[in-house]
Amino acid sequence: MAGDTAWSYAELDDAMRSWAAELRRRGVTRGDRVAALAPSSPQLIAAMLGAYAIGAIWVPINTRYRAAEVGHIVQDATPSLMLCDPSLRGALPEQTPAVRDLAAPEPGQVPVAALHDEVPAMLIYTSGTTGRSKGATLSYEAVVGGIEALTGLWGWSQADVLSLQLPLFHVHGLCIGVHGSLLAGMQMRVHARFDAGAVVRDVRDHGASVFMGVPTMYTRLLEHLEAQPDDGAVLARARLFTAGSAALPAADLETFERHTGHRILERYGMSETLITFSNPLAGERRPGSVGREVPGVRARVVDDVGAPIADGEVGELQVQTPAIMSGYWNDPTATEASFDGMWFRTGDVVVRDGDGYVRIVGRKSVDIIKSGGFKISAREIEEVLLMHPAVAEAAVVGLPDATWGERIEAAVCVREPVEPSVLVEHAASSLADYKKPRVVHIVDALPRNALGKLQKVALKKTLSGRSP
Ligand code: MLC
Ligand code: AMP
Repeated sequence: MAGDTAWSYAELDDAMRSWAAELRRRGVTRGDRVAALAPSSPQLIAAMLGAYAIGAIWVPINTRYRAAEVGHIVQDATPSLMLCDPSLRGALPEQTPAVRDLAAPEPGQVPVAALHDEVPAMLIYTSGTTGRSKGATLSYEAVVGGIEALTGLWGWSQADVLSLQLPLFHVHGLCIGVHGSLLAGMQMRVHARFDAGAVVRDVRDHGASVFMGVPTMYTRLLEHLEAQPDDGAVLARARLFTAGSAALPAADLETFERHTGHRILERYGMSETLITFSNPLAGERRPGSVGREVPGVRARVVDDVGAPIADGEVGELQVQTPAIMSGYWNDPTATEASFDGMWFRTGDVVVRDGDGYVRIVGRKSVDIIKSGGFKISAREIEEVLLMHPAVAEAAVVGLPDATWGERIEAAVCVREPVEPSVLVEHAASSLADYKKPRVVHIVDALPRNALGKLQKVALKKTLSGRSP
């Protein structure tokens, strides 16, 4: 690992044991939740392993969250301890359990628990169609099985060095990145934030062979390569570039290949299922497609009534995978609604080509937005806008955006005159920065059908053709 410090696996093991002892001293026991609000670092990884070592459940929290969003997780997961970076203490809600800085603990030793599935490994909070995020509960079996199947497919080995610039509170950075590297026994260079120049430096100066990113990171890398075309030859020395968490524009794949000679390997997944589809390491990496099932995964495409449909037809993707979540924490109703028998309803709308390659073409719900790889609930933003006294009605949508994939815009009907910028600031004051509407349109009426139901697809169309 890297950053300001370089840790060997033996040092990581020592740090894990010290964290395990420290968590014990703080009264954390098997099955308790330990939440973490801290930027990516080796220390954060050691603390997570320490929690595993005593059978505690790891609950990583988005470092962009504000107090209300953190408060929801604290209420739902009821952690007995919160590990927090001092710089993020301002985001802690009033009702927070015991807090400890994420600073190195005293050396210590406790017996390391056998990891098995009586206790889950982690809760990954992810947005849904309702306003509140839900904790996808992942077992060790799910994480280890799902990630080994994937990294096996990608040929990860001890010889690889991962440039890890994704946050460690979502499955992309945490499960594939950290757990994938640990399981393969490889080196990871852990960065607190993404920086295109740092990807180049990791490859040039530190032998990084693998980079994984959300599509927005590739947009940024392409901007960097436009300005510094010689760096294309540096990136060419790496072995593998993968993308996921949102659709990678085919044009970006092609431009990146022109600069570096690398064809980005796109794959698809979810917090609830880990990675279920991937283009191959050897073989055709098809632009605009997420490839075929990862080994162990079964998939079908169904119509509106849940009946399987033929290749070439558009429908919802449903999957079965050994890496499936055990359920949403504390929410059996939502868990049940997310399954159709044994099949997990992804909510993603896809087409399967005759040769098994799948293309993601949309999403069943217009209330879910993906921006820069973060999943966002339109409802959550609408609820915040409606709390402003001038707002009578609010509708939030994601519009196509070259950098972010989707850009958040809102349309509101007002009771009294108000500047759109005031409403943007109102939303920004209680939501994570990336949930802030980039534009608020003040409209006379929202489009509704004869029954009064909001027509968001029509609204998206209208707003796409409109300037603020
Ligand atoms: C940052 N900003 C965003 C944003 N991230 N706006 C919209 N969407 C986002 N995702 C805005 C900030 O609000 C700020 O705006 C401005 O960008 C600069 O902020 P920053 O903090 O400097 O941004 P940066 O660090 O460059 O962040 C961009 C990013 C980040 C792409 C690195 O969004 C990111 O880490 N994304 C990864 C998300 C991820 O890991 N998803 C995996 C989910 S798992 P302003 O106006 O305030 O200046 C999953 C399953 C699977 O999906 O298959 O993998
Ligand atoms: P999350 O809940 O943050 O794990 O987000 C999962 C969602 O990200 C999926 O349901 C998809 O909508 C989206 N997603 C992940 N990978 C891809 C991809 N390669 N292409 C398009 N969408 C993707």
